[in-house]
Amino acid sequence: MKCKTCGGKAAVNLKQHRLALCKEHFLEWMPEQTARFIKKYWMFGPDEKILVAVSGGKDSLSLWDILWRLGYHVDGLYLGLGIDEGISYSEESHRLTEKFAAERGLKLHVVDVEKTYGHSIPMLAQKTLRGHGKPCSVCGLTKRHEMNRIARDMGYDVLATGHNLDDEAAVLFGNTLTWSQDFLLRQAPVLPESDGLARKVKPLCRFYEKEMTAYAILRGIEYIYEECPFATGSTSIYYKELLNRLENDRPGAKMIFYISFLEAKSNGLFVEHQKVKPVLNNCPTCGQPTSSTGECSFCRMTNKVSDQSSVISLK
Ligand code: Q46
Ligand code: ZN
Ligand code: ZN
Repeated sequence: MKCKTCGGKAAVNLKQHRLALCKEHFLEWMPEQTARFIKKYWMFGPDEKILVAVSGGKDSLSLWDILWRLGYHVDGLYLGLGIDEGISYSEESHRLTEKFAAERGLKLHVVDVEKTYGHSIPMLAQKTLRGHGKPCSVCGLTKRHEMNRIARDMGYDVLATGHNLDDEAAVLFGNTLTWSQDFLLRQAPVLPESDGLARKVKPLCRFYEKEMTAYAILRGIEYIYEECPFATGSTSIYYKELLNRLENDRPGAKMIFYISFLEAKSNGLFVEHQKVKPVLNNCPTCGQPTSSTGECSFCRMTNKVSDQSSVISLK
């Protein structure tokens, strides 16, 4: 198979685009396409300050690499979750992220959840969920809170995450199964800035996971191969497997599912619903927006945990 651009030996065959490219032209094509999506969805302009949330995985590191190559002012944020069950997941992902930033001379902010709040994610989950269920809800809440806090406090214009098409299609599939209007409404390549919430963008939302893997490998990015140990058996992985089966039988199905949703939304789907905006208040403790009239859910969680820690067990 030959590269469509130069006729040389193809390294990647992008079936859904009917496009084969050599290594050099694939590594050019990915940033070009990213730049196209940034423009198409009005994600950010050339002078804006971007904070990219990096986990040490292929998607977020590749996103950082691409935005840097496109000439944006882009710094990284790594959240140390303290997930070191069985494998040293957090330790290794932190090491690879630091290495990536040092090799390119990029600025990386590191927030260690345990050092900042006294408890790692597994510990917070243990105390709040009391052994019921995975720590993912606690983890998601903490990540959203911390990403917004750093973006806001450090004066970034926009927060970028490395969600790819497979991630977005799986979320869309889950929300469609239950017709969760609020979630469907909020699923978009760009969430505009609002009352204390940073603008959030997903520049990789139209790239298949396979394309992201190919980019990271061909670009020589060293990333963590292991998934978080708590991801095993998750609903999102199950949805991804179902969608992969569909994609196998009907190449391009995942892309059509996601793009048609975005088009339907921009053509007015949920338009009545959009008129009703939730009322947000400021959390009296951290100042971040919350739909509650008191503290936000993150502060309620950390308070609950520190209250428990100050109680002496008499067992
Ligand atoms: S939420 Fe759950 Fe992930 Fe947090 S605990 Fe691991 S799997 S890292 S995207
Ligand atoms: Zn070529
Ligand atoms: Zn708060």
